[in-house]
Amino acid sequence: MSISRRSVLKASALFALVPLAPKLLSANEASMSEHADKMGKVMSKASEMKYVTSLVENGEVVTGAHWGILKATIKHGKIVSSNGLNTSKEKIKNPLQTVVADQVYAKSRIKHPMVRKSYLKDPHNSKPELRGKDEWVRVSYKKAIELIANAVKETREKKGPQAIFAGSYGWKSSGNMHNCVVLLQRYMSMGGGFTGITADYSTGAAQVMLPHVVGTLEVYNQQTVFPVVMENSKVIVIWGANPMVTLRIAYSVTEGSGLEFFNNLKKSDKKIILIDPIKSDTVQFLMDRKNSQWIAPIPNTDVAMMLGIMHTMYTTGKYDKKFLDNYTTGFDKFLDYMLGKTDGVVKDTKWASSICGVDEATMKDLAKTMFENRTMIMAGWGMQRAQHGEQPHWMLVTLASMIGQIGLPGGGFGFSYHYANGGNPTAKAAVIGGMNVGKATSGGAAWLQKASSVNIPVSKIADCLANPGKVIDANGGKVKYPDIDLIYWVGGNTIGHHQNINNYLKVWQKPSHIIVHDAFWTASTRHADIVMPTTTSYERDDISMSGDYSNLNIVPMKALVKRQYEAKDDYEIFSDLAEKAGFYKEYTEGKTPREWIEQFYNTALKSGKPQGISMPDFKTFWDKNMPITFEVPEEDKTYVRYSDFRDDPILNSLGTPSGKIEIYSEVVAKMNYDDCRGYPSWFEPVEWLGMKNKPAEFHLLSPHPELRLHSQLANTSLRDKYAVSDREPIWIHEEDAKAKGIKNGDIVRVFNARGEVLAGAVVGKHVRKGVLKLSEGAWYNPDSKGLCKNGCANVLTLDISTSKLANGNCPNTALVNIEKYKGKVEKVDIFEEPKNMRDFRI
Ligand code: PGD
Repeated sequence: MSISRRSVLKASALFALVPLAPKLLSANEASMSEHADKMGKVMSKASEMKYVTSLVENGEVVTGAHWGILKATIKHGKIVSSNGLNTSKEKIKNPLQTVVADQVYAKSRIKHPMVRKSYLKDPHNSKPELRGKDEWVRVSYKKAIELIANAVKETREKKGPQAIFAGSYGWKSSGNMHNCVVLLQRYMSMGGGFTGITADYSTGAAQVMLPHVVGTLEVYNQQTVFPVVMENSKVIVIWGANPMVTLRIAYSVTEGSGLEFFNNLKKSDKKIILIDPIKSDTVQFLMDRKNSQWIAPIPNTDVAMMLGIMHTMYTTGKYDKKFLDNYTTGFDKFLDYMLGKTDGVVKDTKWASSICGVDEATMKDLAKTMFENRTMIMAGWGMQRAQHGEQPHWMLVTLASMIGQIGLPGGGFGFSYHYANGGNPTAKAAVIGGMNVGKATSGGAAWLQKASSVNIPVSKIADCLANPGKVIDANGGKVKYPDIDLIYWVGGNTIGHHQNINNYLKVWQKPSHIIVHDAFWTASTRHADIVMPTTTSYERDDISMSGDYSNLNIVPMKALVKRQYEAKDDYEIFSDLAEKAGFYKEYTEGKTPREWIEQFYNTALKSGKPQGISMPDFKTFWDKNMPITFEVPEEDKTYVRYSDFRDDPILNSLGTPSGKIEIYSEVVAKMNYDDCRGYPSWFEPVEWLGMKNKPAEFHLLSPHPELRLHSQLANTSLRDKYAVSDREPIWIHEEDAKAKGIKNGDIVRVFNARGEVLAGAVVGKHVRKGVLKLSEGAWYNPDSKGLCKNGCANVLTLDISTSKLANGNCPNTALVNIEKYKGKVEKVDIFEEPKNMRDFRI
C-alpha cells in the first residue's frame, strides 16, 4: 500500500537511519561516568561511557516529553517545578506537564537490579507460578547482566530465536536516542532474531481495515488542516473522540496546537455534534456554549446508528450520487445490504434506534444536517477497540462518501484530529534521525530476515503464549504462533495494558524467563524474573521532533538531574549485553548517547541545507537549549486531505485495488470470514446491552485517562486530583447509582466472570444510563485473592479479536456488574516499593 508523504508511522524511527560506519570512542572522551555502578566496580565498556554531558545545578532547563516541550526549574541539583515552555495565561493548560519532579522522585522507583528469589536460586526451576508473589533479591548490575545474557543465549541456542518475544509494545518515553523498544530490538536482531509484533493497541482494527478501503492506514495521516476546517466547516461531528484529553500527549513531543484548535472551535459559531456514550471532558468543554449537541448511543452500536442515518439519506435522496459513482466502488452491493435485500432486514432509523438507543428523529435530523452543510466528521479510535472494530471507520468512510464532501475544504472525515495534533499544518522541516534496529552480525543475518517474518498480531500475546503452534487467520493470511520461552519487555506496561489480566497472568507463567526494564515498580516489573532499573527521560540527554505530523520543532531533551539510585539507560544495559554477546562495537558503533544525538541532529542539518533551511551547528543548538521552530509554508496551511484524488481520481488514484474508495472490497470478500463481510455492516457484539441473557448488567467503557498517559504518571500527585477513596474513579449514572444504593465517593466492587476490581464511585449524569466509565491505565494492584484494589479496567475486559481480519484488541466490549463494596478495604500499595525485598548483593 502506498503511504503518502504526510503519513506518519509510529515506528518510523525504527527505519529512520542506515547505520553509519563504526566510530570509536577516543580515550579522553570515554571518561568514567559519574554515575557508574555504585558497587564501585567497572563493569564493562559501556559503563565507561560518559552518559550525561553537563547538568545545571541551579537554573532552568528545557526538555521534552510526550506531554510537551517543558521547562524545569532546578535548585541545588533537584527539580523543584516544571511547566510547558511558553505557557501563557491564554493557553489551555496541560496539567501533565507539571509533575516531572514527582516522576523522578517517585516512591515507586526501582532502585537496583532485582531478581526473583526462586529464579536466582535456579533459573531452570524457578517456580514461575510465584511471579508477582516471590521475594525480590537485590543483585549487582554485573550479576544481572550475566543472568540476562545467559538466558538470552541459552534460549536462542536451545529453542531458536523465535522463542524470544521482544515485540515489547508500549509508549515508552519520547526521544530518538533512548527509544528503548528499538534499542531492545537492535540488541535482539544483531544477536540473531526474535519474535515481534504487527499493528498496535491504539488502532489495531482500523489500521488493518482502512488500507482495503482508502489505500492507506489513514489513522496516522495528516488531516485537512485546522485553518481550513476553521474557515470552511459549518458542522463538526466529533464521533467517539476525546481530544481535550488525548491531545495532551503525542507519540513524539506534543506541540500543543490541537488543544488550541478545539479551544478556538468552542469560540466559533459552528454547530458541534458530539457522539459518545460518555460525557467526556471534551463533551463537557464543548457543551458549554450555544449550538452544541451531545448524543449518547449505546456502546458498540455506532455502526447501526450510522446505517440509520445513511438509510435516511438514501430514502430522502439527500446523498451525493455523483460522488459515489465517480470516487467509490461497490455502493450497489452495500445498498442491497442496507435496504435488506441480502438479509431481509431494512436498516432504517426504526431498526437502528432499537439497537443504538438514539431516537429516530435525531438520526433523521443528523442526515439532513450533515448533507446540507459542509461537515467534517472527526472520529476517534475507541469505538474500533471493540469486537468488529473493523466496521465503524469503514462505515464512516461510506457515510462521508454519501455526503460527498471528501476532498473539499472542511468536508469529509478525519481519523486523527484527536491524536498528535493531526490537523496542524506541516512545517518545512529538516527531520532528525533516530536509533535503528541495525544490521545483524554474522550468523544473525539469516535470522534477522527470519525474525521479521515471526510476528504475531500485538493483541494475540496471551493466545500465543497459551497455544504455541496454533495457526490463526489474519488479514487474508495465516499466522503460526511460535513457542515463546523468554519475554523481554521494555517501554510498556503489559500487565495493565492487555485485556483479561487474570487469564494473561495464567499464561504468563509459561515462559522460563521474563525480563523487564522500567523506572518504576509497575505490575509488569513485579511479575518479571529479572528487573533492571532504568533512568527516566529526565535523567539522560536526548533529542526529538515535536509534532508527529507537523514536524514543527526540533527539541533538545536535556538531562535535568543525575541518575537516581542505580538506574541506567536502556542503551547502557543493551550495550553491556551486546558486549557479552560479542557485538558491542556493532551495537554502539563506538558512540556515546551524546554522539548519537549529534549524528541525529546532523542528519537534519545536512538534509535541510539543499532545501534552504538554515540551522545552527549542533553545539550552538545544544548549548542554547531551546527548540528550533520551522516555518510553515503558506501552501501547507491550505492542505485538504483527498483534494488531489477529488481533482483527478485517475491520476491521483488511491492505493486500493480499484484506485477508488472501496465500499465493497473484493479482497476482503474473498477472505470469506464470518466476522467481516466484503462491505461494512452491523454485527452484534458478544457482550452488549441489547443482547438476550446478558452475563452482566452494565457496559464498561475504559477510555484513555484524563490525567495520565495510559499508566504513566499514575504515580504522581496528579492522582490526588482524580482518585476517589484512593481508587480509580468509576463514573455511574445517578439513576443507576440510586438503584444500586451507591453514593458519590463510595468504594464499589465492579465484577464479572473474568475478575473483580474496586473503584471509587462518581455519581452524576456523565454517562448514558447502563454505562460505566473506568479509564484504562490504573496500575494493577491485586490482593491475595486477585481482586484489584486500585481499579485496573483490564481485569474485567475481554481478550478476543476484533475479527479474523485485523485481530485487534477489544477492551470496550465488556459487560460488568457493580455494587457497593462491603468487604474489608485494603490499602492501595502499588505506588510503593514491594515489601518483600532483600538486599543480597551477589
Ligand atoms: P504505558 O503506561 O505508556 O502503557 O500501554 P503501554 O504499555 O504503552 O507504559 C509505558 C511503560 O514504559 C511505563 O511503565 C513507563 O514507565 C515505561 N517507560 C517509559 N520510558 C521508558 C524507558 O525509557 N525505558 C524503559 N525501559 N521503560 C520506559 C498502552 C496501551 O494500552 C495502548 S497504546 C492502548 S491504545 C490500549 N488502550 C486501552 C484502552 O483504551 N482500554 C483498555 N482497557 N486497555 C487499553 N490498553 C492499551
